[in-house]
Amino acid sequence: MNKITVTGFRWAPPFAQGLVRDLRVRWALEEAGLPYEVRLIDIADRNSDSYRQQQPFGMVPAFEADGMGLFESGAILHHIAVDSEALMPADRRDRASTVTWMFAALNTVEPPVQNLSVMDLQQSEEQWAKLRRPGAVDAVKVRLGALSAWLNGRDYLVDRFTAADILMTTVLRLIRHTDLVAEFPVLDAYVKRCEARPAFQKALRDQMAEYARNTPAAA
Ligand SMILES: N[C@@H](CCC(=O)N[C@@H](CS)C(=O)NCC(=O)O)C(=O)O
Repeated sequence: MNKITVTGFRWAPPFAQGLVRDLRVRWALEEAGLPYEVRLIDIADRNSDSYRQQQPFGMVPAFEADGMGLFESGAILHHIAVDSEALMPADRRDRASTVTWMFAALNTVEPPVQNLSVMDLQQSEEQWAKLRRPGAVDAVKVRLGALSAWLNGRDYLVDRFTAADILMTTVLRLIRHTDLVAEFPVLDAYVKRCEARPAFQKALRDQMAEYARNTPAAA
């Protein structure tokens, strides 16, 4: 892949720092050993016509390589992983398992986790959120329990580290403000194992350094 550009936000409020999804793409590129540039946009720029051509929903990340544009973190990781054995095994069966777990992270685990994350971090003052929260926590616990059962005795979702672990770890990070993951020692160890990887550390460090450099005076 040539001339890779990842788009992220120039700055994010502290509650979101380290969670913004361009982190997934940076992490994958670090694991794959692919050089890339980061393009930082102001949050208001997400509504510009030109950015909507790149990311129709005005979100980050967006990704460009070889003159081609992609959006959706899952699709971007898949695109990177199909050409990188560091992210997706060569064996056909293992590739299928990797893709299955990528979808599971995004379609089965992320929805209840994201729901709780938004409720706690952005809607906690709403009366309805207070009433709804116990049910939202239960929904998360159901998924975490199943994931913990699968990971019991395994280091990673498939036999080795893959792009699916990047998606799953970054999904679980969305509820880092709670003790829910820590309630499942297997999951807690899994997240720590993945976060200890040098590629994750580098990606996070770079993203956080940019936020620190670009903190608005009023923040
Ligand atoms: N399904 C999308 C979700 C992207 C997403 O939620 N991005 C957030 C930052 S982590 C965003 O851009 N939020 C701004 C907005 O919703 O307007 C993906 O995985 O790429």
